[in-house]
Amino acid sequence: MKISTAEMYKISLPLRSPFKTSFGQMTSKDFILLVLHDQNGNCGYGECSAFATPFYTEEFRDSAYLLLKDTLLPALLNQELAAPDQLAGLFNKIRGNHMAKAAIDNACWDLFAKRQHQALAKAIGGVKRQVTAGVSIGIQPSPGALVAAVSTYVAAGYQRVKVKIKPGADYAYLKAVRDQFPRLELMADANSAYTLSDAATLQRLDALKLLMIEQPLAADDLVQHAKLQRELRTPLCLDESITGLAAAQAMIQLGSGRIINIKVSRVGGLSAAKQIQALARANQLDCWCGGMLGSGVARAADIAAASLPGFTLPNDISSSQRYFEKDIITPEITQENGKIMVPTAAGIGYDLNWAVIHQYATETATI
Ligand code: OSB
Ligand code: MG
Repeated sequence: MKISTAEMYKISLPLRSPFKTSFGQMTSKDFILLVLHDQNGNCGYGECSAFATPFYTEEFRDSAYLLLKDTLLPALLNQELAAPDQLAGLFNKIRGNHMAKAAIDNACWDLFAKRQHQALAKAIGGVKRQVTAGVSIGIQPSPGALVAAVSTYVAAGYQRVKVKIKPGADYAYLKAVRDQFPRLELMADANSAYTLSDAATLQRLDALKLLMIEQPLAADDLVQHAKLQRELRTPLCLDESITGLAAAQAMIQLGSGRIINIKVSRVGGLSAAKQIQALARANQLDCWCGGMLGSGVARAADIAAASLPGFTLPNDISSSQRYFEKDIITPEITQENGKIMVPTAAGIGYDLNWAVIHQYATETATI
C-alpha cells in the first residue's frame, strides 16, 4: 500500500472533570488526529496522544505536530509498504518521538486492515471478543472524596479501579477504598512520585492487597525498581520506564517488576506493542494496556491491542463518557459490567464524528 496524502487536526477536547496526577492537573485532552489516505479512497485513523506539555514523556503535542508535518509524513508519502511493520525501517534515523510515530503506525494498521476488510484486532493477531475495562482515578481532595468517586464507577460496572497516589495521598486513601470495597480489583499509580527512601511507606501498602503498584520510582531507575521489588510483596508494574522492547528486556533481566503497562502510544504504536506483549508472554510477565486520556481513536487502537493474548490483566480502557461529554468517534465506546466488546467491522471499527472534530479542532494541515 502507498499513502498519498495525510491530514492532521490539533484537537482540544474538554474533560468532564479535571484529572490530577502526581505531576499536575489537566482540564482538557489536547491531541492530534491523523488521517492517512491511500490511492484507492481508503483512509486510516491514528491519534498522537502526546500531552500539551512534556511532563509524562519528553514529547509534547506541538513537538509531535512539527515532526509529523515536516519529517515523518513527508518520509512516508508515496512509499510502498507491504505491511505497517515496515515503518520502523522507514523511521530508523529518527530517534525517540514514539507518540508521533505511533500516530502513523496505528493509522497505517487501520488502513491496512480496512484494505483487507478485516477488523483491526484481527489484523494484528488479536484473539479476544471482549476486553476488560478499568478506570483510572486522579488524586482526590480527601479519602472520602476518593471513596465517593470509586463508588460511582463501581456502580457503573467497572471491576478494576486504579488510583493515582503521591506522598501524603497514599495509604489512608487506598485503605479507605479497601475498607469500603474488600474484593475490588484495586491498584495504585505513582507516576514516579517516590524514591527508594520511601520503601517503608510503600511496604505498608502490601496489607491492602493491591493488584500492583505502578511506576513508583523514576522512569530511568530500572535498578532501583528491582531493589524495591525485592522489598515488596505487591507486584510492581512499569509504565514510563518501558519505552520499547529493549527496556522491557532490561526490566525482565533485572527483575524491576512483574507487570508491564503497555501504552500503545508510548512504545511507538501497535507494531511495537505487539512485540512487547510477545516478549512478556514468553517470559511469563503479565501485561495490560494503559491510556493517555485518549479520544476514541486512541482507545480503538488500545482495544485492538488489549485483544492480543499477552494482555492478561484489566486495562485502563474506559467508556468515552468517562472523560468526555462528546467523543470524536461514533458510536462511542461503552462498557458493560466492566467489559468492552472488540469491534468486528473493518479497521478500528468506529467512524469519525466530524461535527465534534470541527467543533474542537484548533489547527489543521494537509501534507
Ligand atoms: O500514568 O497512566 C498514566 C493519565 C495521565 C498521565 C499518566 C497516566 C494517566 C492515566 C490515564 O492513568 C489512563 C486513562 O487513559 O484512562
Ligand atoms: Mg501510569
